[in-house]
Amino acid sequence: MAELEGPEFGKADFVLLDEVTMEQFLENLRLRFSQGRIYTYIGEVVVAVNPYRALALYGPPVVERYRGRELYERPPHLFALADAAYKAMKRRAKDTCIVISGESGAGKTEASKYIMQYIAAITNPTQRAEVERVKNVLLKSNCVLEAFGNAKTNRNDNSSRFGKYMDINFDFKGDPTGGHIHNYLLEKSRVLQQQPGERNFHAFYQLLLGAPPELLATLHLCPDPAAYRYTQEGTRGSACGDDAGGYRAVEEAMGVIGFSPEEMGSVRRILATILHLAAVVEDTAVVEDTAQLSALAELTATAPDNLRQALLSRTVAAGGGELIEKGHSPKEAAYARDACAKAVYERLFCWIVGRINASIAARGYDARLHGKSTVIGVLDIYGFEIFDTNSFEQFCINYCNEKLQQLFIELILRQEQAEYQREGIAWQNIEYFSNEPIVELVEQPHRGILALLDEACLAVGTVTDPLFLASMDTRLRHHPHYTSRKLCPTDKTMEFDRDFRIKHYAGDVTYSVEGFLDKNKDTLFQDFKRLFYNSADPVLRAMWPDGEQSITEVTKRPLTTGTLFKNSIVALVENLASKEPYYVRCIKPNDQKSPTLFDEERCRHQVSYLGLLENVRVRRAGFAYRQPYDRFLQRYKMTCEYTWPNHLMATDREATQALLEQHGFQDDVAYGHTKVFIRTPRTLFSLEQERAQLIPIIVLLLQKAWCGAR
Ligand code: AD9
Ligand code: MG
Repeated sequence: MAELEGPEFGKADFVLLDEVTMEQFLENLRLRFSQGRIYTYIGEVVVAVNPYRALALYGPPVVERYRGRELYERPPHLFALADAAYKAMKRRAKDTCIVISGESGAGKTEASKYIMQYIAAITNPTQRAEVERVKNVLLKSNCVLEAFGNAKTNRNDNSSRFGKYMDINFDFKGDPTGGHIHNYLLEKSRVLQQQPGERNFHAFYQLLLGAPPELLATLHLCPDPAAYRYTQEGTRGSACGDDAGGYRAVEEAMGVIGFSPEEMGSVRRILATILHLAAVVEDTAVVEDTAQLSALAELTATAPDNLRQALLSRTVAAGGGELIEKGHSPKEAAYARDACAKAVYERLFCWIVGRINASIAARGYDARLHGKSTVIGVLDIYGFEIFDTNSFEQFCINYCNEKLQQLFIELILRQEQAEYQREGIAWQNIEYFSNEPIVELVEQPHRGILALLDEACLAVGTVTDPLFLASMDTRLRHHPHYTSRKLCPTDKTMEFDRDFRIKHYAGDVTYSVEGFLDKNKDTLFQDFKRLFYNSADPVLRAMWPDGEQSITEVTKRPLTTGTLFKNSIVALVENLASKEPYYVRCIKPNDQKSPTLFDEERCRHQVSYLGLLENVRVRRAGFAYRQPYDRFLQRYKMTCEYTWPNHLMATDREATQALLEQHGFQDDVAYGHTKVFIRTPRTLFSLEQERAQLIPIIVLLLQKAWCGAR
């Protein structure tokens, strides 16, 4: 039982604090962290502190302790939450989702992996081969996605640079039969450039440091990341993990997932292509290094002449449908090359996700034969970020976190309060911070920042980043969450014509507009698309279906990055809102990655912006379970003489009241207009137990009665 933890471990549920104050909350968190008790509940929400050390918390014996148990029967754990989501899915055929949030380095990705590991461990007792295969693919997909989508940042050595939402499908037996991964906005600018001390995506170093020399020779590569412009910066900091070991693990994982040797060869050649691209065109002069060009042509399986042409010029439609070739200036050529490198990597990443999805697509599931297929979704998305310089990527990431926070407020705080009011339960409203105005500032049609950015991108003539800033300054000057140097000239922490600031729910973030227009437009010349579409490499070719169009057909402007991202996040939130949510709130105890340091200020800040105190207050004032009277009676009427087999009272409410009073639970419940509310899980648990004991007796009695009647 959760309460089996001794008092030396503090409170297993923040609801049990003597007083709900920040000081008590932090003290409990600190005490538990110092004793390796990294999980604590707020009702059904798991608060997790990153231990920054390996804890013996996840092995098979621990899985067994949590399997099939109720949340409050064991010390707080991610496994208990995973089990609760699983039970809801299996018993009540509910689609559920587990939303993991917290800032960069707080432990979201690790948590998501433990949850998947638990679900894999408790399912498929009969060892069905296809289910085992699906489980293996689901587990191995993490390794591959992390290689291509994670990188060392100054916040986290293994930072997810993409968002991931994974649906796991279950059959009527509760075994996983398939899954689907949605990926969100990969930070592809990292391919070109990294902040001091950071690295490019792991996959590049793994290839250079892990592939056998003969293989590297076929890719025209040397085993030295410092030799390539895109990976140079990453070699300056301390070493990061075991890249060579990572290479072998990824190769093995890709094999398990079902990538063919040919496909894996293409993936390696595409990585090599990106590394070579940096050398083929230099920023100040167009270098026509034939050796480089032919290496690139070989790696991409394209015609050298077409490749040279795509790198050094672009095709434009002149009047009358005529096509002319326009040579690039060195600057333009460098820009085009960079856009190409980013796009190739992004498409490679999306192709890999698609390939994994193809391997775990729920196949052969016939709902008419097998009943409804249910889903558990696991969301592990990049955490809120504040860097020294914040760009378009941070803007998108932080907007996404605002949306998820809004969902949390919506589901946990607002709906809870609204229901008590609706049911006429005595209730004191709890003040909480609503971030709706910030979400609107970003996404409102016609008026929000994303709309203004699109407007600037679509404008004819030259619109620059500073002009976009000026338009925001004019249109958003009265917004309480927006400011800039022009609107606040004395604030020297912002630069004129460069910075704007948003007051996010998690803190103020100053963004530099530099690159906003470019990253939002995300232009890639059709010449590259056509080049790759005509590649003899089937994998590379498959990534560029839009290369089929000729320049004269490319008329419609594609949606901008910002708008695509917004649409995908809106869809994500709608999807999450349609499921029964379970929450993990991750906290980063310090910025030094220390297993012992509990930085009180950093933790205070996170507890505050995650709204955890409000969460405790709502929960404490609230009730763990609720059920309409008729359903409640139907389930428990056999436990009370007044209600079995049918009650004779005027209303179901009175009958429920009689039942609960007979059990002595009257202090733990409240009676709403249509539902009964039960404060602690224990009450429900003892009702359940009594019911379970009575059912066999009733069945026996009924059988006897039936036989007697015959
Ligand atoms: V980011 O938003 O992707 O940058 P995450 O995902 O929140 O971030 P991550 O899960 O990658 O953070 O955790 C960061 C590091 O903390 C891991 O690489 C581990 O070294 C460490 N960590 C996190 N959780 C645990 C844990 N339960 N046990 C041990 C952990 N170490
Ligand atoms: Mg992560």
